[in-house]
Amino acid sequence: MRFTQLVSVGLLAAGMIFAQQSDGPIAMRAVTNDDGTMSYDKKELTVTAGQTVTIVFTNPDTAQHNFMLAAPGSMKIIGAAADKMVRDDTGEDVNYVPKLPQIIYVAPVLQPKKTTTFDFKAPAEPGRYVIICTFPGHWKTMNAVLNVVSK
Ligand SMILES: [Cu+2]
Repeated sequence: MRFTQLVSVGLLAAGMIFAQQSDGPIAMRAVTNDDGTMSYDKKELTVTAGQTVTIVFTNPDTAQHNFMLAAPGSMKIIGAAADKMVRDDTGEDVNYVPKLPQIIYVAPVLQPKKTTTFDFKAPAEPGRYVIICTFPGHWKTMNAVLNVVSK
């Protein structure tokens, strides 16, 4: 019995590791934290270079969110540009998506109380890419890493 349990746990752990890098859809959701900040429920997604990544995103909030994929190390550049759009009042019409060469992919706006499915091709170059939401005040806590590993 004990051995069987161990095997089950082992298989479960292997399954979880496999699931993180599978070609299947990845479930993500928006979270409002106790202190009022926003975040994604996952801090890191691991995918294979060049694979199609499908995200099934649930937004239980009353706020809109976005999901941008950007070059490694670009979080602060994008955040600063998003903050500027809020100050200039130029962001709303473009859903707070700045025009920057570091941005690789922008998902459709994640509307309140909706689940949105979207997909994109993982970059061909392995690295730790930035996932970020640039709606006003979100980016500092609503960010994650797309860890792209080689095939
Ligand atoms: Cu957000």
